[in-house]
Amino acid sequence: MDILIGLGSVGYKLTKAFSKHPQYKIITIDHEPDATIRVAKEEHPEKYEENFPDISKHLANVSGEILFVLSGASIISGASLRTLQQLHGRGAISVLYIHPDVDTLSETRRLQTNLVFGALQQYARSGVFKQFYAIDNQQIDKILGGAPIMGYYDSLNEVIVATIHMINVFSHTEPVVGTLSSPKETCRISTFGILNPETGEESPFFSLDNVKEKRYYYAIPETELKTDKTLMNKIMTQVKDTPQEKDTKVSYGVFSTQYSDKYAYFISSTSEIQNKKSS
Ligand SMILES: Nc1nc2c(ncn2[C@@H]2O[C@H](COP(=O)(O)OP(=O)(O)OP(=O)(O)O)[C@@H](O)[C@H]2O)c(=O)[nH]1
Ligand SMILES: [Mg+2]
Repeated sequence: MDILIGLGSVGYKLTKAFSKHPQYKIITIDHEPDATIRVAKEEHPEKYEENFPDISKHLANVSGEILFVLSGASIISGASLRTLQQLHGRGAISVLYIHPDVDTLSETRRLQTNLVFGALQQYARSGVFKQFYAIDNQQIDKILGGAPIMGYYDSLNEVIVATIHMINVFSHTEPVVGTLSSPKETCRISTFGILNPETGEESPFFSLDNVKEKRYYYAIPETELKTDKTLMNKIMTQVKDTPQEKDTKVSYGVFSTQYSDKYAYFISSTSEIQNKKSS
C-alpha cells in the first residue's frame, strides 16, 4: 500500500492512525476544513453524489497500491462511487470498508450502508478493485473486550491499523519459512484477523462466510527463531489442525521480528458476496 484515501471522519481518523507509519501517503476527503480535499457538507448521500467536484488535480500523483477507506454509515459515502470513478486507472485500488453497528443507525444511514456494502463488493467481484476488505466494528469491540467511551474509536482504530500495517509489511518481506503464494484472483472479498499463537484462537475482523482462502502470518522474535526447536512443529500443527470450512486453501509464512513476543495474523478471503449482518 502506498496511498491511503480516507472518506468522511471515519476515513480521516483511520488514515490518521496509519500516518504514524512514515510509508503511507494520506489523502482525506471530507467537509471538515482540514481535509486534503474539502467538499461542501450535505444532508443526504445522493447530494454528495450529485455535487461531487472534479478532484483530479488532487489525484495527479496518485499511483501504485491505493487503499480507499470508508464506512457505508457515513452520509458522505454517497461520494464513494464518484471518488472511485476518478481514481480508476491510477493504480491497484483496494477498499477498506468499516461496517457499523447497523441496529443503532438512522434509516438513511442504514439504507446507505446496505447500498455501499453491496455495490462495492460487486465491483470487487468483477475485478474493478483488487480487494474489498470488510471490518465489523462490533467484532473489533469484542476483541478488545470493550473500550471506554472516551477515545472509543481510537481504540478500535489502533487494533485495525496495527494489524493491517503488520500484514502489509510482511507482504513486502521474505518469510523465513512458509507456503504463502499469490492470493487467488477470484477471492477478492476479504477480512483480517488476529490469531493467538499460543492457544490457536482466531479473532476475525468480520465474520466472513464461505472462506476459500486463508493466509497466516506469524511474527516471531528472531531469538526464538534461532533457538526454539519445537516452534516449527507447533506452527505446522496449528496451521494444519485449525478447523476450516470445506475446501479452504490454507497457507502460512513465518517472519522474523525484533519484538519480545510472538504475534500472528491472518487474511481470510472468499469470492462470494456477503450479506449485511450484525455479529
Ligand atoms: N472503526 C471506526 N469506525 C468509526 C469511526 N468513526 C465512526 N465510525 C463508524 O462509522 C460510522 C459513520 O461515521 P460518522 O462519524 O457517523 O460519519 P462520517 O464519516 O463523519 O460521515 P458523515 O455522516 O458524512 O458526517 C459510525 O456509525 C461508526 O459506526 C472510527 O474512527 N473508527
Ligand atoms: Mg462527518
